[in-house]
Amino acid sequence: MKKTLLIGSKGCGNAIVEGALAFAGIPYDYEEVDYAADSPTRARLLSVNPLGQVPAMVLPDGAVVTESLAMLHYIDDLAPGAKLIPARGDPLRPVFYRWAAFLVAAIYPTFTYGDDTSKWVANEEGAKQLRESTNRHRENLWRQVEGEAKGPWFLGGAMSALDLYIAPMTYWRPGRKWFAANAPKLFAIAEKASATPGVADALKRNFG
Ligand SMILES: N[C@@H](CCC(=O)N[C@@H](CS)C(=O)NCC(=O)O)C(=O)O
Repeated sequence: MKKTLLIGSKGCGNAIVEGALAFAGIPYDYEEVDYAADSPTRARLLSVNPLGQVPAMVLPDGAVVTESLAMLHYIDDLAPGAKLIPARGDPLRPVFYRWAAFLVAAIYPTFTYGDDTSKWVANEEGAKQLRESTNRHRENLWRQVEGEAKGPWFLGGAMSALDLYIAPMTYWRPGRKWFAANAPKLFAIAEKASATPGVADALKRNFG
């Protein structure tokens, strides 16, 4: 039987989806690409996701899913028993949606505009400022997330897909040391995720 294909780049947001698929026990194939403009695999990535971003997914029926949160919904539908998203009627469901949207719509784009600043700003000084301002903004956003984390998982007693975002994202700027010092609850969530079956392998494969 054809499996879901996950397209990713080592160390990127595919780590979130790999963790979810493995935790939910869904078999999948994986294809590594490099999203850089001069990469030989960029054309392949663009053929699936015209935005040129990973993760991207091709479902067994050929349908394309881009956007990590859409993938998590797909996985949750396939394996509701994994409880990656609080069920309908659960008071934690709107809380989940608020923070999942915050992670993908507020925090993730700071990398879109701060990673390769030459895409957005032509002069060197402006590019440097954009890198710094997005870095600063991201730290403030993470402080807000830290303030809302219940512990031991973000929503409280049970792991959710929010934790599958938080764990890989602690490896991205501002980095593990910053989280340990400034966002100890989020750092503890990442540590707990590192010891969770399936999620542990996804983190190890992506971040060593
Ligand atoms: N909203 C997307 C964001 C994906 C994203 O920004 N991925 C990064 C890698 S972690 C990427 O592909 N960056 C290259 C680019 O934006 O051109 C999601 O949640 O899946």
